[in-house]
Amino acid sequence: MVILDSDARALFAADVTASLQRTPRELPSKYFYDALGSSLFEAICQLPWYRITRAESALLATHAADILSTYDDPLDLAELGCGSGNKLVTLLAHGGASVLRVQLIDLSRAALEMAHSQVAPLVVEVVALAGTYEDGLARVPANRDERPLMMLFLGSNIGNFDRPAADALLSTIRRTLRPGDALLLGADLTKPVHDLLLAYDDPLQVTAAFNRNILRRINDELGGTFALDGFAHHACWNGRERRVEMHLVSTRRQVVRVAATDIEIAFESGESIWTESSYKYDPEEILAAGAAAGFGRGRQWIDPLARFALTRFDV
Ligand code: AVI
Repeated sequence: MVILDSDARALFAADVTASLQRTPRELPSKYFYDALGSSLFEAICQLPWYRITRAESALLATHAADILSTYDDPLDLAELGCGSGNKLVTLLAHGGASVLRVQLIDLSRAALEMAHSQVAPLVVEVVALAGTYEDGLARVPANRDERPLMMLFLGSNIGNFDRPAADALLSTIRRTLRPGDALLLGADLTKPVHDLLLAYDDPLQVTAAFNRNILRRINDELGGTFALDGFAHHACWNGRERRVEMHLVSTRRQVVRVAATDIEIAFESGESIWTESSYKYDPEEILAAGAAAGFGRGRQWIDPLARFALTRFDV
């Protein structure tokens, strides 16, 4: 198992400082996923109101053979943001293709370790890359050989990028791939606002804990003084941008310090920190984004009830 790392703590500190001082205040959602944040996310995926994971797993299980059908010879897989590795296991178990090497890319070491232990018994070799999507994409070519490679970007992780950044990421993925390769993209679709709000503000408040955990992480890793009961979870639908936004709203006037970067921030009551956007797509829009990134026309498998799409783009 190969683990590549960068100076993650320094980057975390710099990102926290810059984003908290922005107007409106922000925190990058990629920092949700420490060990506890990843466990909370796994719990979200089991909530009845959050249907993305179950819908995608069902599509993968039902259509795996079709999704991998053009590969008669052995191929490799790489997954950006593999999480626990469950989706890879589903694809490998139902796909019937011969997969030799799998490259796992995730920010969370805990997630990488779990994915590694799940996937290793099913393939010949697993390479684990700890880092951002960009770090991972830069390293994928050096860890492959002549076999075709299917890149997986699932779970609607694309939805956590604003639309220009999503387009740029799709272009980077396209440039990383070669003729004969493919991208399998999972994206959540627009649906009734009531359903979206329940998915991101669940009655069990698991999503609230997931959101607040970023403050706990700043306290633990960067010497922050966030009072966790001083920030309320808030999810709303931004219809103009077609995204669910998550915020942490200060419930009182308060001052927070972050020792690692020596900053002090005064929050007004009601002032919010914007922690995440989850953009929702229409099926045609996904096909158009793939074409604009330089892929051929995509094939789609859609769950019409949960409103979720898997799209395979060939190079
Ligand atoms: C990882 N990502 C696609 C999730 C989403 O739906 O945007 C993260 C999440 N945030 C709140 N619930 C789940």
